[in-house]
Amino acid sequence: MRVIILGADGYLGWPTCMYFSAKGHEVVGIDNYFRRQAALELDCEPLIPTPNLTQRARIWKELTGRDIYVHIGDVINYPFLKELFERYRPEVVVHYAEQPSAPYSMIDRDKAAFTVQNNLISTLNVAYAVKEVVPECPIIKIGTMGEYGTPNIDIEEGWIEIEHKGKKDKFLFPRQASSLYHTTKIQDTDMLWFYVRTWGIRVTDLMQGPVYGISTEEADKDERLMPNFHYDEIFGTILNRFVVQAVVGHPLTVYGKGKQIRGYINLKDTLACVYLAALHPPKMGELRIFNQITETFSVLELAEKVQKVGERLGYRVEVKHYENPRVEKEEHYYNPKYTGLRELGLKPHFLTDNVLEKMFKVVEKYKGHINQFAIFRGIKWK
Ligand code: USQ
Repeated sequence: MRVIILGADGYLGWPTCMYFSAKGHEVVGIDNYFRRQAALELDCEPLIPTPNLTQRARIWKELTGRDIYVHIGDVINYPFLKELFERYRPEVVVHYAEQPSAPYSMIDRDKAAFTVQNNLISTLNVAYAVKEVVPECPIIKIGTMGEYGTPNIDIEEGWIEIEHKGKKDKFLFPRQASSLYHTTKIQDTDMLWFYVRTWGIRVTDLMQGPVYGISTEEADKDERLMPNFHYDEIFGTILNRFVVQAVVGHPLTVYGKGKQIRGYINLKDTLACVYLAALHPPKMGELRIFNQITETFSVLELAEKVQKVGERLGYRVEVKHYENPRVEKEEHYYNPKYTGLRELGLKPHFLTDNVLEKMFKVVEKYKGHINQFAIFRGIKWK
C-alpha cells in the first residue's frame, strides 16, 4: 500500500516509516521539524543525536535499497498538504503531526495557542485532503487514553451505550482531559466523528497510553536510525525518563503520591498496532476506536521496577516524591478495556525486567549526553 505518514520525524513517526517500508509498502514521510526546533529552543534535545529526516531516509535507502520519500513542510499549510495528496494519492494516511506534549501545552498562552492551532488545523486539513482527493483513504489518527481521564467507571473502547428514560443510544465515551494538549485530542476526535457522519470518510482513532522504549527491529540495524528518545520533562514519557534518571543518578521523579495509573505500551507494539489498523481499515462512514495499551501500572510501580533492575545493574536508584506540578487525581479507579487490537492480531511485548535491562544498556551508551537540567523544571498546570 501507499502510505503517507504525517509527523514522520517524531518518536513514533520515523520508526513507523521504517516499519511500513521494511514490509514493502511505499512510504511518504512529511514533517515540519517542530519538535526538533522546540527541543532546541527549550534546551531539551533527545538523548541520541538523530540525523534529519532526509538524511535518515538516505541511510535507510543505503541499508535496505528502499525509498522513503521525504517532504519537509507544515500540515497546517493546506495547499502543501493537498498537493502531496494529489501527487501520491495515498491508500492510507497516518496522522501523527501534532504537538504531542502535555507539559508543552501548559507552559504559557502562546504555546497553548500553538497547540490548539497546530493540532486542530492539522486534523481539519487531513480530513479535507482525504475528502477532496482520496475519499476512500482511511485515516489513522493517534488519540490518547488521556482523552478519557480517570473516571470512576470502567473505560470502554471509544463508545458507550447509554439508556436514558427508557431509550438507548450509542455515544462517544465521556471524556475529560487533564491538560490542554489532551483537550485538543478530544476536539480532534469530535471533529473527525463529525466528518465521518457528514462526509462518510473512514477513520481509526487509536487511544494510546504513554509509549516507552528505544529499540525496534529496523532501528537496531544502525544507530543513526534510532528514534529520538526524549527523557526531559517536556517531551519525555515517564518510563523513558525514569531509566535515564536511574543511569545518571537523579532521583526518580514521582509526581505526588505516585498512585496515578495509566495504560502503557512498548514502541514496538505501537508500530504493530498502527500497521494492523492499516491492514484492516474500517468501513466507509465508520469511526473506529481502539484503546492502544497493553498493560496498566501506577507511577510507583514503574519506579519500583526501574529501581529493581537499576540496582541489579549496579546503580543506586532513589525514588523521590515531588510536589505534583500537574493537576490530576493521584489516587483513582482505573479499569480500561483494551481487547480490540489483540483481536486484530497484536502480540504484545510486555514490560519485563529484560526489556528494562535492554533500555538501560542503550541509555548507558549515551550517558555522556544526558542534560540534567532538562530532567525536572516543574512546569506547573496552575
Ligand atoms: N509522571 C510522573 N513523573 C514524571 C513524569 C510523569 O509521576 O517524571 C506521571 C504524570 O503525572 C502522569 C503519568 O506519569 O500521571 C504519565 O505521564 P507522561 O509524562 O508519561 O505522559 P503524558 O504527559 O500523559 O503524555 C504522554 C505523551 C502523550 C500521550 C499520553 C498518553 O506525551 O503524547 O498522549 O502520554 S496518556 O498519558 O494516556 O494520556
